[in-house]
Amino acid sequence: ISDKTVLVTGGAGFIGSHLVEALAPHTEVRVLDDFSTGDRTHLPEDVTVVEGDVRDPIALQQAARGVDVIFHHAAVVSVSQSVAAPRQSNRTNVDATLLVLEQARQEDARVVTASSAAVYGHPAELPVSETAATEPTSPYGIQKLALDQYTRRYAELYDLPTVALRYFNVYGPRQQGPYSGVISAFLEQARADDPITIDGDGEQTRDFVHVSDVVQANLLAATTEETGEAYNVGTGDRITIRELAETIRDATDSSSSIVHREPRTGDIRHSGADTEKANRTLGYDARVDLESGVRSLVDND
Ligand code: UD2
Repeated sequence: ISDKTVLVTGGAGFIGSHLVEALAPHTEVRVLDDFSTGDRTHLPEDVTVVEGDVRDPIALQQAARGVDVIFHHAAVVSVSQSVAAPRQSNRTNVDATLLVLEQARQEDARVVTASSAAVYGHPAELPVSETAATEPTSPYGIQKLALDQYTRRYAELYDLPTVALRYFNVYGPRQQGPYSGVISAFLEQARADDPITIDGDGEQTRDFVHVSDVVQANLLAATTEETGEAYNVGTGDRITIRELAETIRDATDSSSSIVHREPRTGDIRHSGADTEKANRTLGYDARVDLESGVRSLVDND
């Protein structure tokens, strides 16, 4: 997508900032971020920053003027926050997505949105493919499903090139803060030689996808002709949380013990992506396996 002008909403956040970093050398990049959780130091010097809330139509209009592609990553990412305050997260995750899609109609821009494995709820079959039933179990999942459906339907209703990417468990550098995910939590514990805390029996499984592969999927989505579609973005491999704890303890040479807490209410038991559609249609190929991804986090972060 060289020589284009693109907007990344939530561009100072975890996934957004990695995408900005990949795009900036080849394209004109704008970032819309309110820096509520994002960090200015994650942004390269030469990107144009509009500091504002994605729910604010004026800020969005200013940031989106003349763009060819909008990568929509501004969101309330915490599942528990969505349970505590469903209307509040709905305004960011759903209402603002509609604003983004409407703005894209004005600009005739392509839109790539950040959907989630949360749309599937407890999958009946594994690995889960895009045609599986969508029965989200949290407001967050419901909101991501609405975002996902709006994204796809805009292609049909308004002839807008749109793609929804359903992320599985994303990890990598700069994932931080209270809602940051199990890998960064375990790494912090292991480095401090504190007990590694597994919620429940640790036999639950996840498909951990490195943020560089999520960037890859976004770049492919920015040019694909197969729009109006949702694509799983994972690796196709699953690991138990127990094995993850051991992998991280080994990689850090930590003397941490591994302890078990009460299971999380509503925790999904197993999650794993069928990536066949993304492989075949987008040419997506997850390149970073969990072991090397964890190793590079330990060595570089
Ligand atoms: C991920 C996404 C979430 C949503 C969801 C969809 C992250 C951070 N969150 O939630 O946004 O898309 O998938 O289903 O990627 N765990 C421990 N100890 C800890 C922390 C976590 O054992 O200290 C367990 C936890 O109980 C769960 C697993 O690790 O079984 C993964 O937890 P998570 O919070 O990293 O992500 P998840 O799958 O709940």
